Parts: sequence; C-alpha cells; structure tokens
Amino acid sequence: MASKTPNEIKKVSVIGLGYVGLPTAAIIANRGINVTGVDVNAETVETINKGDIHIVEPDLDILVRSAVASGNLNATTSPEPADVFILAVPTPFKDGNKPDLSYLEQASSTLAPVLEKGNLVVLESTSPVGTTAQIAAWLEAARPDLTFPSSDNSDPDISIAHSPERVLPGRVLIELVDNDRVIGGLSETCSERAKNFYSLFVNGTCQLTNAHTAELVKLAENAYRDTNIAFANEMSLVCDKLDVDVWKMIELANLHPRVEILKPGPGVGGHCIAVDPWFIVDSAPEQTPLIQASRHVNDGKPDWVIEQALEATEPKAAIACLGLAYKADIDDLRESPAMEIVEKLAAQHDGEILIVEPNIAELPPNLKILENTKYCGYEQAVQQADTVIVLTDHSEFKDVDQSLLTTKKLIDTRGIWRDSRK
Ligand code: SAJ
Repeated sequence: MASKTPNEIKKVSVIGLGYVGLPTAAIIANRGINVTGVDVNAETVETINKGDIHIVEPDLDILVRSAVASGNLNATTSPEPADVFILAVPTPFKDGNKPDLSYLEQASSTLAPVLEKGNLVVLESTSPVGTTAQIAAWLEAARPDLTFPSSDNSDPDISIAHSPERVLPGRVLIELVDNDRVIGGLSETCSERAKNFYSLFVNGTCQLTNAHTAELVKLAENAYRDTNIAFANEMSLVCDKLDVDVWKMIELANLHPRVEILKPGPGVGGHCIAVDPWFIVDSAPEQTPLIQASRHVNDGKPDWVIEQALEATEPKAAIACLGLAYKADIDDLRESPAMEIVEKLAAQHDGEILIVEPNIAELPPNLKILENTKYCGYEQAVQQADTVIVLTDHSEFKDVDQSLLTTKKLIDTRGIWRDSRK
C-alpha cells in the first residue's frame, strides 16, 4: 500500500507540541495543509487553540496565530486519523543517565488505534540507536491487522522513519526550513516516503540513510559539540592555574587555520547537549571514554565557579548572579548550569544572592523559596553586591554601565567583559 505523494497529503498530525513540535506544526499548517497538534497537557492545547503560545521562540507567536486563524491548525489531547504522524515528544534521561523512552511508548500507544493503511510515521525526537525499530515493534503489537516494515515486507501498510530535529533554539523557524535533513527509514521505501513528505516544507537537502545511522548521526552531532566545549572548559581551568587569560589564549590559537576552540562557560546546559551524549554511552559504555570524560568535565564546571565565588567573597557579603537561562537571549532554564550555581551558592553562602534574568518575570519556584535569594535588576544587584558573576551572555549584559563594576570582584564565566578592566 503506497503512501501518499506530497500533493495527496491532506492531513498531518504532530504529537508533542513543545519547542520542536509546535513550530513544525505551525510551518506545515501555514503551507495550507490541515494539521492536528496533539499534546497530553490540556492547558497547552487550550493556549494554542486560542492562537497563543506557551514557549518563547522568535516569530513563533505570529506563525501560530495565523495557522490557527486560517483553520489549518488545531490542537487536541488525543490523536485523530491523519496521513502522516510526526512524533516530537521528549526523550529525557533518568537515574543513572539511562534514556527514558516512556513518553514515546505512551505516544505510540495512543497513536496505534487511529493508524490506517498508507500512513507514514516519523520519529523526530532525539533517540538512542534502535528506537525507530522499537516504535515499529510497539505499533505492530498493538495493530496485528496492519503490516509494518519490520515484518520483512517491501510494501508495508505503515511506513516508519527517523528524521531527527536539528534546530537551534532561537533560530528554530529558520533552521526547520533551511537545514538539511537526515532521513533514516526502516526500509528504503520508508525513507523515500518520508523524503516526499519533508519536500512539502524543507528547502535543505534530504539525505537518505537507514534508521540506525540517522539515530546515531543526531547523537554524534551533540556529543561532538559537548566534547569540543569540554576542551574549552578544561583549558579555562588550565589557564586559571597558570595565570593566563583564557580568552586571549583562545583568540590567538584560533588564528591558526585548522584550530577552532569553542568558548568556555559555567558548564553546559539545555535539554540536548547535556543529555544526548549519555544515549551513546548507554549503548556502548566501553567504547566511549572520551564522551564520558567530556560530560564529567562540563558537569564539573559549576562547582568550580562556586568555589571561585566563595573564595572571592566575604561570608556575609552579597553576590550578584547575572543570568539563569542555559544560553544567551532565551528564557529556557532546563539543565541550566546557572540554575545549579545559584541554588548551590544560596545553600553554601550566608550573604544574599541577587539574581538578574531579563527573560523571565520572576524567579522559578525552587529559587524563590530560598531565604537568601532575591530577583533584581542589573543596577540594584551590582550596586549591592561585592562579587558579580556573569553566568549567561545575554545581550542586555553586554551593553550595561561597566563603570559600576570597577570596585567589584568579577567572575566573568562567559568572557563578555574581558576588556572592562584594561
Ligand atoms: N556552550 C558553551 N560554549 C560554546 C557553545 C555552547 O559553553 O562555545 C554552551 C551553551 O552556553 C549552552 C550549551 O553549551 O549551555 C548548549 O548550547 P548550544 O547553543 O551549543 O546548543 P543547544 O543545546 O541550544 O542546541 C543543540 C544544537 N546542536 C548542535 O549544535 C550540534 C542544535 O542544532 C540541536 O538541534 C539541539 O542541540 C537539539 O535539539 O538537539
């Protein structure tokens, strides 16, 4: 049973309306295709159906509003029949750095009853090697009346492929359309069908491969970045010990035509780079000493920043912490090293911890309940503090009045003010 050609795809269902699923649903809907977005969170569904959004991403509000107003995007809490299903639910890790596939298993079980002959199912969530085949096995167990690619059938009723999302938060709407896509089907026909589908809205090239390779490509990309950041973080410790300015050293080393050292920071955050390398480690623990060491180097950086801050500051003096988000100019606090640093500092230091984060309206609950934390503006925090720590390189911090800093002890983990003391 052949899947639909691009102009026969009338209805798409996106399961999981988060940082990837919602932008994807909105882009497809704005191409004139009917899209149902599915999310277990009833509040999220209600927000989207009003034409609003529950996450921060440039221009997403405009796109969702127009998709909902045109009638092409609607959200619901349970899947309905469609021609194509995209799975974009979280794949976090659990205790022991093990992948947690429970959201995918749950999504597969709610999707199974509405599957019909000719459907295409695409897994976009970043996943351990073997997950696409696992989804086929879950669906096959629930729907013995349908044939699946795993049944050794060259023309199965249901086609299944992995096409990992590779978009950078802050640039999602551009990268969703312009980036090349890696598409790994459970068979060559599955890959071809998935490519037909993505040609509806992707301008980049669709590179076809098998599912295992596509799964590992995505994990390798994020582990590669984590390893490179770990090198920069390790060099920042070396420079501190040897009293060398790490930013100057990296600037000069990067003049070499084959060297490009990334930037050190307070640690690595976000729901991707701090998580995905562990999926490779889980599948091949003995083959991954470098990936594991990199994770430990990056995870160790917050404690080093805390040590520096405690050493620099009198016990009762205030410390200003600039930035909570895991990287510049976003509001995402997930796995943020800045959050870990602020929380541990508040527990280990007697003085006040003055927190400046221009992208949120109030402190998250875990910091709000602490007695010695306070949410502040930049000027107030810097005036009251003896020590100032830059944790996130938000644009706002680059343009501040640096004359306020001349009498302060500075710990600039992002190197944004490296020239301010010259
Ligand atoms: N960081 C540094 N130094 C650097 C670069 C980054 O300390 O030189 C830190 C950031 O401050 C942040 C963390 O690393 O805490 C991750 O930030 P990022 O901008 O490197 O990446 P993410 O997590 O926002 O998005 C990544 C991207 N992957 C790659 O660049 C290989 C994106 O393309 C993926 O789609 C995304 O993960 C994902 O969803 O997997």
